[in-house]
Amino acid sequence: MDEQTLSLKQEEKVLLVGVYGPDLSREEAEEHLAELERLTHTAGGNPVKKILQNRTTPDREYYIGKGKVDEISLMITMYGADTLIFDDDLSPSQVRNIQRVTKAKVIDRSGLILDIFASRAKTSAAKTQVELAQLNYILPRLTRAWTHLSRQKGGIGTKGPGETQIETDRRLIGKRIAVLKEKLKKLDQQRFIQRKGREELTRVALVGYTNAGKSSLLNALTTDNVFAEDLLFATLDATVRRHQIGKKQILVSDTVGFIRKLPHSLIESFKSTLDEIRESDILLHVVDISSTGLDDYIKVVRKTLEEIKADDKPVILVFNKVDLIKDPVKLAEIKLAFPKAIFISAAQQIGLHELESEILRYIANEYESVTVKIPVNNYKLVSFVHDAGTVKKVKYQNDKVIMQVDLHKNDRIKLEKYLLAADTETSFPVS
Ligand SMILES: Nc1nc2c(ncn2[C@@H]2O[C@H](COP(=O)(O)OP(=O)(O)OP(=O)(O)O)[C@@H](O)[C@H]2O)c(=O)[nH]1
Ligand SMILES: [Mg+2]
Repeated sequence: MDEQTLSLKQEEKVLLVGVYGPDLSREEAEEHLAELERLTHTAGGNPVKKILQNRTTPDREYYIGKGKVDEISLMITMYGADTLIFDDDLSPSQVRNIQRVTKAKVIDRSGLILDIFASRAKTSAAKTQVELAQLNYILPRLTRAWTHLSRQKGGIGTKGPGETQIETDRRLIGKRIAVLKEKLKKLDQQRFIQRKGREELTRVALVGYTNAGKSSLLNALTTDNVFAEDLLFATLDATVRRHQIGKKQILVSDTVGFIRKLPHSLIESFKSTLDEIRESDILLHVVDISSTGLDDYIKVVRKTLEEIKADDKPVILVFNKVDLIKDPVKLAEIKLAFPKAIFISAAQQIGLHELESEILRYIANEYESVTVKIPVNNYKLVSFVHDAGTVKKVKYQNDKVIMQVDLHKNDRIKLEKYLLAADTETSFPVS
């Protein structure tokens, strides 16, 4: 690399690398790389080239094949790039091997997301949680090669503790982790005291993929001014606002968005922020209706809710940004596929009253989260459940389908009758 390339500090030139294969189609991998591109921009990098490789299984030493690594080395020179970002997580030794051959800085998906979190964290709670996640991520990767490269180059992947802690050894990092955990414990206690004052109000939490419009919805509902931006991970803290619907006062909370392959160290250290979701009574799952591959986005959020143990809450599915859907047929198709969802535009203030009425119906306990077990071949019943309720989880067991679903109590009574008439083997609810 020449002098000129090295001086490009702000807009670090980056090559993005992804893999497709038996579990991921090329189109899906392309979409994932497009997301990685946005993440890289968010982190301040300048993605100059996307590289995809078809592989059945990842290479143990290099993740991608050695031949591909050599090819990438040439591209690095060609594009004057100094960084490689992978769409997956790499083992510490894979990072070392690729770095040795390419002489470039190598960042994996978790490293990139952690870096963005580090630059977004503003409050003491968010900063502490991100630092803890970063240290847990760095610890197994702390080798001479890694510290040497990071110290020399700076830029993406080296923010936060990367700069201050990199010279310290594992033992010091261990100590710092203990200090951060203690700090979080204290913050948790403060939160507990704050919460006591608002215990009797119903708590509604906004959840969803990053950039779906959660903060915009909070602003639209409460005429508030929470930071909403066309950025990934614009929000990292939990914001709680009172909101009046008719005579009913509720609390609405907005918090960190989800993303596919959210680093586990982040989920663990963001416990206090995610508690806001776990302790709420109702979830509004906000989905950006204009995104391609809606089902995938919905699945990622449901899986993350499962992971943080918040999947037992009643969920109102809210499709946001309807103003962006110009084709009425497409909108009708989505409405048909999600008959219980609410369609809104936070930006244009469309559908907000309907959403509020639905929230009131949930508060009045008109909906219950139940699990039903139905023979797969009883199409009529299966489609009744899909039409009447919001199905949150589907599992197959022999010739039965087990569905976790939010049902209106009238529909629950109906279903109970149908089930009794249909099949003695059918159980409802399933214990
Ligand atoms: N066209 C349109 N854009 C919207 C709408 N709602 C939100 N947006 C835009 O979508 C982007 C993301 O909105 P946010 O409210 O920041 O999204 P978020 O879910 O809070 O995102 P994170 O905090 O990053 O997880 C912003 O640029 C908003 O202006 C809408 O109804 N229509
Ligand atoms: Mg937000």
